[in-house]
Amino acid sequence: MVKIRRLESSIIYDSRGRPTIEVRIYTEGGGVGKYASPSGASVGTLEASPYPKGGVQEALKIFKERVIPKLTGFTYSTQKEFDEKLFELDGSGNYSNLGSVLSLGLSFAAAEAAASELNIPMYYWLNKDTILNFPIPLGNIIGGGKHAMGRSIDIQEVLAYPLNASSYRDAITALFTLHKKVGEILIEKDNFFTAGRNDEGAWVTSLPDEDVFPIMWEAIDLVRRDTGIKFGLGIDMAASTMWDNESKLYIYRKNNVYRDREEQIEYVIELVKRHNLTYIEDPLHENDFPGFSIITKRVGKNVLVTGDDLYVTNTSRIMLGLGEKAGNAVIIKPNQVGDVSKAIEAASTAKSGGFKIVVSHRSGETTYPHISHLALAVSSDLFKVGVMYGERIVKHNELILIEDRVGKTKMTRLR
Ligand code: 2PG
Ligand code: MG
Repeated sequence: MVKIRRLESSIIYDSRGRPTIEVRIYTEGGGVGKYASPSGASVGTLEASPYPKGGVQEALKIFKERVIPKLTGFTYSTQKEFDEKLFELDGSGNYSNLGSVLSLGLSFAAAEAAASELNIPMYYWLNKDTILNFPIPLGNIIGGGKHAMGRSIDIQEVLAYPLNASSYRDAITALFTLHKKVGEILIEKDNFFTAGRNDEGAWVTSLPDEDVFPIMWEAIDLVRRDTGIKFGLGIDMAASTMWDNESKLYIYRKNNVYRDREEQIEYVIELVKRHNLTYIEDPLHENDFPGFSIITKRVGKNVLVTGDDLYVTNTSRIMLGLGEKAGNAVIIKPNQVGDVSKAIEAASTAKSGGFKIVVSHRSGETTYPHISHLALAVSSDLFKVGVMYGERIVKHNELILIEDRVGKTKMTRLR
């Protein structure tokens, strides 16, 4: 049983310089926890809204006037107990009164505070049956779309993941090497390459979308020759950001191409076949469950078809998707749903229905490693947190430190 002694909050900033709120929780037994929520650029319309009406200042006011009096002295013995209290305190049914920045800040801070008082790892506090299966890092290598202000490819992310690394350290170092190699090849092949990187540290290129895949495979082959590590290749199309609801077309702004739904489905399947992709995230917009089912039926045997904006880490939507076989994998972003227990519930629902799970960062991140513990607690198959730079590397380093501490690694195998 953990008892809250004191709560504090401050406005700090995420990796894009946007305000967020750091929440700090201190317990009677000497536990301390703190967290600040990240924010997305390609945001699903059904995500929990980050702030109450009135924005960040209003959230601070609510914290002072409602949260501190209600939670000071509150005792909890599980994360679920804390999150249920939080949900009740919010009272809206979707965290629109507190806003997800505040609610997730409180939820993760409470998790860390409890773990620190009890002197146990946070993953163990979140799930005492954690089996310490390390996830496969899924790294954004070449980036475009909204994360590159429309100045790179139209596809938001070109992603790679190591398939046969025997430790998390080997897996992530192989991704570092791949990221560097791709940069070197871009220097040769893209005359306008400035070595610029986008919001998540992925390379920005002036080449057309389809030219990047042969470059990725060239780099993958070189890294495999040096390290023995093989990679899968994939994309996050973030198709909701391309979808124009009026014309009912997907707009590829840089390439100046318009595709209707059927053309989009064919194009994605063509990309998979032409470039040997084994991971496609959000190939269609956030409400096209039947379209996801079609794509899954056609390529889902060998390809992870992942819903992000489609599922928004929402258990009811995941249950709907499981029934319709709309994809075979789901992104888990705790700030889409507002507390850690809801993210865990979404992940276990997806997993028990046979979907793979991908715990994920946001493009505007903060320098906290809490989602690394969530990834372990839910035995995430993949872990999507970018490849490097401060706010991403802290999440990889957390897993490496845990791996070193436990001594022996069991890496997830996808098939
Ligand atoms: C995504 C994420 C993370 P954002 O679409 O998967 O890469 O981007 O946080 O901008 O939604
Ligand atoms: Mg996505």
